[in-house]
Amino acid sequence: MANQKTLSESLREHGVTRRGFLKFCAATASMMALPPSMTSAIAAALEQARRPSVIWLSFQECTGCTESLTRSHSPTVENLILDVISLDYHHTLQAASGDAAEAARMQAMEENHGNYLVVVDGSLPGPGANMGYSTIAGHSNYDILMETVEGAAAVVAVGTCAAFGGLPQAHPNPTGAVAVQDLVSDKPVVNVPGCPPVPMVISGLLAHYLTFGGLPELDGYNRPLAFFGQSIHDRCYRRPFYDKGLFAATFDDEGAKKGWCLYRLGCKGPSTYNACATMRWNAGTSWPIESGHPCLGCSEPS
Ligand code: FSX
Repeated sequence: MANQKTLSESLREHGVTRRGFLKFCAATASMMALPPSMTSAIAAALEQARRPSVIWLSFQECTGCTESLTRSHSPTVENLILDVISLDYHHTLQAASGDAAEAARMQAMEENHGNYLVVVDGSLPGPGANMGYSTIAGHSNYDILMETVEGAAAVVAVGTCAAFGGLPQAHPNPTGAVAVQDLVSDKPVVNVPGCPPVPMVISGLLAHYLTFGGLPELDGYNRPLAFFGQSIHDRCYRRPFYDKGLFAATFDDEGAKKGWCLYRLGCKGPSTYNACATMRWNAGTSWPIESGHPCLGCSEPS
C-alpha cells in the first residue's frame, strides 16, 4: 500500500529522470489525442497526484488481457505498477497467494474506501446461474465483484468478456455468463473491449484517470472515445485500396501480395471501433491487418 507518495516522488525513487517523465507525459497526451502543448499540463497534474489504488479482479477469461497489459510499452507495465498506480490486488501479477492475497484486497478496500478503481477482466455467472462455475477462495465471482465495487470510485471492464460477455457468453453460454455492466448499476463502468484489448488503451485509460482525476468521454457502449472514436476502416493503411476498389480475393493471390484491402476476405474493419491501426501491437511493431489477416471485430458486442 505505497500509494501515499506523489507520482514525482515515486518516479525519483525508481530512478526515472525528468526527461523520462516528460516522455511518458507526451506519450499520454498523444494516446488521448490531446495536442503536444498539453504535455506540461499533464506533467503538472501528475506531479501532484497520489497514486490511485487499483484492485484487479479476474473471472472467466483466458488471461489474454493481462498478457496484453504486460506488453504495454509506454508506459511499460513496470512504470505503470511501480510509478503510476498502486496495484494492490491482481491474481496473476501479485506475489501473495491464499489468505494473504485476500487480506491485501480487504486492506486496499478499507484504506481507500470510496477512492479506489476496480478493474475486471472476464465475464461471470450471473444471478440464476450456477455460481459454482467460477469461484475464488471459495467465494463466487458475483459475491467478490459486488463486495469489491461497493466502495469503488469507478469500475473498468477490461476485455470483451468483461465488457460484453465475450467468449464465455457465446451460445449456448453454459455458465450463464454476463458482463460487468449487467450487474453494476450504481458506479460508473468504463468498457475497454478487445480480445485482448490494445495494451496502450488499458494503460492510457488508467493514465487519463490519474491525470484528470476522472473518467474520459465515452461512446454509446461506454468505451473511451479517445481510443474507440474511429473505425478500424477509417484509420487502416489499406484504405486507399478500398477506395480504388482493389481487393484481395484469396489469402495468397496477387492482391494479397500487393497489400490490397481485405474486405472481401471478411474484414470487419468498417464496423469495428478500436485503436489497433494507430497504436498497433508488440511495442508498435504490427497489427492483424498488417500481418495479412482481416479484422475479426473483437471489440464490438457479439
Ligand atoms: Fe476475454 Fe481477457 Fe479475450 Fe482472454 O481477461 S477478452 S478471452 S483475451 O483474457 O477476458
